Amino acid sequence: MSLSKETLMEMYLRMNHARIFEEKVAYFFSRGMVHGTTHLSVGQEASGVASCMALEDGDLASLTHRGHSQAVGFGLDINKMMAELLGKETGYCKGKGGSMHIADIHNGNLGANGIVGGGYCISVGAALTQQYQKTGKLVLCFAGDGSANEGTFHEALNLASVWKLPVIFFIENNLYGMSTPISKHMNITDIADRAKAYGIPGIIVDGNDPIEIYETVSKAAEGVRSGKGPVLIESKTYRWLGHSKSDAQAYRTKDEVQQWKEKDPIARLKKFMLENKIATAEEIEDVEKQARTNMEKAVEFASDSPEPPVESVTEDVYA
Ligand SMILES: Cc1ncc(C[n+]2csc(CCOP(=O)(O)OP(=O)(O)O)c2C)c(N)n1
Ligand SMILES: [Mg+2]
Repeated sequence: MSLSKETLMEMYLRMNHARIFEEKVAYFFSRGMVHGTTHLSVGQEASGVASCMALEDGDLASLTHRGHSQAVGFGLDINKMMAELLGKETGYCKGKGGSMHIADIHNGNLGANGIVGGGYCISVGAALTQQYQKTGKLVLCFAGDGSANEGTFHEALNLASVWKLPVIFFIENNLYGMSTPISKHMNITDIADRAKAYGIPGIIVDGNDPIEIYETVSKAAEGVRSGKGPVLIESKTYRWLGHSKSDAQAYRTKDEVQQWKEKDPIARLKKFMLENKIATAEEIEDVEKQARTNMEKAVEFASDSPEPPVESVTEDVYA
C-alpha cells in the first residue's frame, strides 16, 4: 500500500467535506435557497475524491453534472463552492452558474457540465493542448454510465486513442441514468469492455474503495503521462439519493439502496485506517469534527457574502 497516513487523512477529510457539503445543499434546496437543480453524489465520495487525489499538481479535470465530490476531491475551495450554490458574488462563477457550472479554469478545473457527455470533448481538447505543449500533465475526465451511450464518448475515445492523448476517462457507473437501469440502456454489464473497441486499456474498480481507486488511477497515470495513450477506468458505485431534486425513485427498491448504504465509502476508509492502525479513533474523530467546522465556516462565508449586483447581469455572459 503506497498511501501515506497524511494522504489517507486528507482523503478522509475531503470525503467528509463532500458528504457534509451535500447534506447542507439538500437542506438549503428544501428551503428554496438553491436555484436551478442540483445532483447529489452522496455514496459516490470515494470515486470523486480518491481519483482526484491521485493526480499531480498541474493536472486537469473535467467534472459532470454530479460534480460536488469531484470538485472537493480536486481541492476546490468549499467556501467558494457554497457561495456559488447560494448564488453569491464570492462563488466560483460569481453566483451565476450554480451547481452544474462550478469551475476553476486557471487551476486546471475545467468545470462541471450540464451537458451529459460534454466533458469528453472538453477533456480530449485539453489533453491535446497538454501533448502539443509538452506539459507532462494529464486530464481526468469524469463521466457517468448513461453518458457512455452518447456519440461524444465514442468519438472522444477514438481520437484520444489514435493520437495517444494524455487523458483518463473515469466513468462513474452508478447503475442508473436518471430512472433507467444500465440493463435497459446497454447490452453489456461492464462499460470497461468498450475500451477494447478503441484499443485502450479498460479497468474496473470498486468505486466505493478509495484505496483501490487511488492506486489504480496513480498506476494508469504513469502510463498516460509517458505517452502510452488514454485509459478507461470504470468505477462501480451507487448514488444513495434521487437523480436530482425531484425524484420519487419508483425505479429502485429500498432494499437495493440499503445494500449499497452498507458499502458506505467513508465508513470503509475509517475502518481501514483503524484496523491497520494508521490512525487512532481520536485522530479520526478530530478529522470528522474539523470537516463539520470547516463546513459551518463555508456556510457562514456564503451567507455573509453579497449577491451579485444587478448591473453585472450581462457580465461574463456570451451571446
Ligand atoms: C446531452 C444531454 N442529454 C440529456 C440530459 C438530461 N440528463 C441529465 S442527467 C442525465 C442522466 C445521466 O446519467 P449518467 O451519465 O449515468 O450520470 P448520473 O446522473 O447517473 O451521474 C440526463 C439524461 C442532459 N443534461 N444532457
Ligand atoms: Mg449513472
